[in-house]
Amino acid sequence: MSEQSFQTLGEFIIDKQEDFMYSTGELSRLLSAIRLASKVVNREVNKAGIANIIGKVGSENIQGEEQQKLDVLANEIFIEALSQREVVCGIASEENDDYIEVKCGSNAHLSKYVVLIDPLDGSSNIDVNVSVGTIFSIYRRVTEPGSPVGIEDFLQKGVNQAAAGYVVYGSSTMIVYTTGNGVNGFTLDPSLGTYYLSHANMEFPKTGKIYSINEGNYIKFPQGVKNYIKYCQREEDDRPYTSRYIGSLVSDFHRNMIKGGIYIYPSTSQSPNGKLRLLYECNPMAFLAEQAGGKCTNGFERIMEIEPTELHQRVPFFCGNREMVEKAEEFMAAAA
Ligand code: AHM
Ligand code: MG
Repeated sequence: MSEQSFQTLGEFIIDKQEDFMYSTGELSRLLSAIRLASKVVNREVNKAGIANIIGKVGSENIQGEEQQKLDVLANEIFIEALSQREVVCGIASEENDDYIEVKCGSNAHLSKYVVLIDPLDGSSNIDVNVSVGTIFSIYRRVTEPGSPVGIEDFLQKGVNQAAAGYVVYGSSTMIVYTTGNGVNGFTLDPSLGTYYLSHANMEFPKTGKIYSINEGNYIKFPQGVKNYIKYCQREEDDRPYTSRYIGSLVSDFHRNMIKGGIYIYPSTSQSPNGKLRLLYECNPMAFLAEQAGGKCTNGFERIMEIEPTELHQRVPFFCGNREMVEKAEEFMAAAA
C-alpha cells in the first residue's frame, strides 16, 4: 500500500479547502456532514436484512411500530445531518415534493450553499441485497445570504454545481466526489468507520466495451437507441460489447467509470422524458462523468446545460465514455 492510501477523507477535504477561492471552510463542513450521514445510512443499509426480522418481531409488541422504509430513513438522516450542522440554507430531495428551507439556527440562513439529494437511489434493490447509492449535488445560492432560499437557488443549470458525488453501498462502501478538480474515491474501512483515499483521480478508460440499458423496454425505445443497441451487438471490430445492467444508477455508473462503458436511460414511448431526474440524478452524475473525462447528454445536448424548469424534472440520459456517448449520439441524430 502506498503512503497516499492512508489519507483519510477528512484530511483530504481539509487539504483541498485551499483550492477554493475565497474559501471559508463552509463547503468542507458541508462535505463532512455528508460523510457522516453516509456512515449512518451505511449502517442502516447493512442491517436491512436483519432489521426486517426485528421489525416483524417488533410489530407484535403493543406499540405496533412499523418498520420504516429505508429510503425514508435515509432521507431523514441526510436532512438532519445537513440542517443540524447549519451548513446549508436549503435542501431539495427526491423524496420530498418541495424544497426545505433550513432556518433552525442563527447561521443556517447565512449559509451560501444548497444541496439537492437522492438519499437512496435504486432502493428497490435493497430487498434482494443489491447495491444502492446516495447521489448529491451542491450549488452556491443565487439569492442573497440572509434572505429565505427561493426556488431559483435550486433550479440552476448543472454547469453551476460547486460539488457533486455519490456514495455506493456495495461490497464495500465508497464515496466518490468532485469539486471541479477531478474525481476522487474513498473506501470505508468499516472496522474504523473511516473513509480512506482508495481511487485518486478517477478517469474513464479511453475506450469501453460495456453498455448498460434496460433492454426489456426495447420495443418502446426511440429508433436511434434501437439502432445503437444493434451496433453494440454486431460482431465487428471490438464488438459485440458486453451488456451489464444492475438497475441501480450509482453502481452501473461506478462500474462503467472504472471499466469503461455507457449507461443509457432514454425516452420511451410511454415516458418521453425517460425516468431519471435532472436535478437529483443526472446533473451530479454528469459533473462527475465530465470531470472523469467522460460525456453526458440527453442524446443531443449536454445535460449540464439544460435549463431546469421544475424540481422533479426528468430527462433522457446518455452517460459514460466520451467515444461511446458520441457514437450513440450519431445514431440518435441519424434517426431524428
Ligand atoms: P429510483 O430513484 O426510484 O430509485 O429510480 C432510479 C433507478 C436508477 O437507480 C436505475 O438506474 C433505474 O431507476 C432503473 O430503472 P428501471 O428499473 O426502469 O430500469
Ligand atoms: Mg433515484
